[in-house]
Amino acid sequence: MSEHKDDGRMAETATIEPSVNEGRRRFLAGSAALGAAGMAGVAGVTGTGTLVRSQSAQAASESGDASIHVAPGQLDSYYGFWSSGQTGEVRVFGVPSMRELTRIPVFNRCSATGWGQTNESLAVLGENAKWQNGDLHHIHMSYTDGKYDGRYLYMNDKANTRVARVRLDIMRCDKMVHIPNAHGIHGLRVQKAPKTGYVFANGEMIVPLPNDGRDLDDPSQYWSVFTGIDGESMEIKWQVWVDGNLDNTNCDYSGRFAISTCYNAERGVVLAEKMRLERDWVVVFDIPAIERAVENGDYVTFGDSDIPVVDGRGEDNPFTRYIPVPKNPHGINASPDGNYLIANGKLSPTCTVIDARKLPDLFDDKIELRDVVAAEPELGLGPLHTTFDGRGNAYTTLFIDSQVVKWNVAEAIRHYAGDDVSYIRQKLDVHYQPGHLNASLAETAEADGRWLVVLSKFSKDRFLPSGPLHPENDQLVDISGDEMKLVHDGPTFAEPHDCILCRPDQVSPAKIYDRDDPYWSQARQWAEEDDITLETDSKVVRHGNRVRVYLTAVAPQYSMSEFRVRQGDEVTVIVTNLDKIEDLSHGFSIINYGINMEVNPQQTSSVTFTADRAGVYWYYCSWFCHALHMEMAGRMLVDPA
Ligand code: RUQ
Ligand code: CUA
Ligand code: CA
Repeated sequence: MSEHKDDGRMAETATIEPSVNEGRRRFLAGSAALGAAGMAGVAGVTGTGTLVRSQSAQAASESGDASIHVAPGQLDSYYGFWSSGQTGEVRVFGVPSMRELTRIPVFNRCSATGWGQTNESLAVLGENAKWQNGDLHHIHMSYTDGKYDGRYLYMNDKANTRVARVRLDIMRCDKMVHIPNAHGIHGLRVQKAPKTGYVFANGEMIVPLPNDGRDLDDPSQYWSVFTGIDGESMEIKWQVWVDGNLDNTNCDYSGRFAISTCYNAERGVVLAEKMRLERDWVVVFDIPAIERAVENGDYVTFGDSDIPVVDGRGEDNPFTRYIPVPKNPHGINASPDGNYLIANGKLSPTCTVIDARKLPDLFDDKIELRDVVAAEPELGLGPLHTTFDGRGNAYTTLFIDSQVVKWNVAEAIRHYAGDDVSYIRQKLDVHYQPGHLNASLAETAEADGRWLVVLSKFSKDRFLPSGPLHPENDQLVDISGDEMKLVHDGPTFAEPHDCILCRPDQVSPAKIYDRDDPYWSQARQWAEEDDITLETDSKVVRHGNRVRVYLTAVAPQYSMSEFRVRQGDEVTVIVTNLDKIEDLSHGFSIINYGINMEVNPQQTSSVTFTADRAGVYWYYCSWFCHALHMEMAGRMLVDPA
């Protein structure tokens, strides 16, 4: 039996004939029958591994599906914005080709662009520059009326408790805030309507408030907070002090409510404690009630922080309602029709469907907590996240089963009400252990049910071996028809956690920089002080032992082929790229000084360092710009002190 033939057969079994509840078993049976590949049974939550190499794009196109093949020179029909977990950056993909288009450094330090080293990035980072790592889990776009408006992306850092914003015109981070009182920001969502006002951020871990050394050994005094940030100014507006902890968050389409899952109602500090109770909860926040309290001065502050914190603990407050759900829920997703908020069970094989339209009555105490539950469909093992196709179907990842289950929301509700209907449509094997999944535009009122991206945490044997650290596997599924079809495997480096997909017409990236861009306002100010025009002047300006070096770049030359400073000077090099041609980026790197930055068309970039060693140091252009790119260099001459 040729391996090639086997592959085709496996792909067919996995993707073309997945049957309800049986998809995986057939997959395993096929694998066992083939013998050669064998099976790797892995105990515990990593589930069962099968040694099957399946490249199913071919199978899909043979079956006549819409092609995922985007020919050379052709453009993709969707943008994908990917998080990257512990890498700390944003990645931009084209879908359906799954080609990586670019990366946007945010919480990481970037060698290519100089992010974390240039003065412009340091101005954005501020105090945050002291951290070189980040853990970017969740990424969401700004909205107007429940639809993506292409202005900004917002994202969280679990590792150092931050929230950042990326400008989508230049695809660079322009704001970053560290969140006081919280300890690790996990869930993050953006207010959907009427227009992005708040960015909501969950504090995940529980700590003493303030966390200044008090109550170290008294976990009964550990807490977490929910934070509202103004998406325009990126100012932290308020926080809500909550019971339990906060995992993922979301908000409704009316703009009034936000909602978070809590897996640690126990407020335990070790694993066994966090799983003790049969039920945890989702906590709903009434945003206008919180705003009123802040306005009326009905809040506390902690430690050095002056952020108003309203007390949303307990059952008797106007700000929160704690709805009991099966233990340790995880993702929380809003259906594109605006009607439902779905909490994913994780340790329970169910999802809890909450009717968002009943939340006003809940806050008016007209109904009981569990009265807002519209359904609790049983889906499979380890439900983590859910997405939607805009046709009434939901798609949930089953981490332990390594499957995506497609189910019908209306029928799950009828079933919960007692009707004998089956709401499960299909179970599709994915490879392996999926976390987030996202369908095209599914986080908006325009969900179009075209593509589904499944971010699988394990790839096992699906790619050539890459050492003990395997790639993850971002899989693409065609959901345009009645059946889900797996059409692409995409290996990725650590660790795409979440993604969103939007249409290209929803984003308008700049082709070159605008000379008026506020990004280099600091350099503009220096130029003003020094009576320099950035676009025309090249000069070394000395202020005592501080030296500013103004350079321009036009391929393949810098305006000065040398500049001279003294050992011990603090040197700032300011480079303006005068090329107006799209795609003509330069760089500026100084050998043995650890310096490199991007200077894109019409951009000004600057970097400051101490010339601590005398000698000749070549600077050169690090982005290939011209046939004479290698020659685009000059000398920094450092006179001995
Ligand atoms: S979480 S794999 Cu950090 Cu979004 Cu669920
Ligand atoms: Cu300029 Cu290479
Ligand atoms: Ca729990």
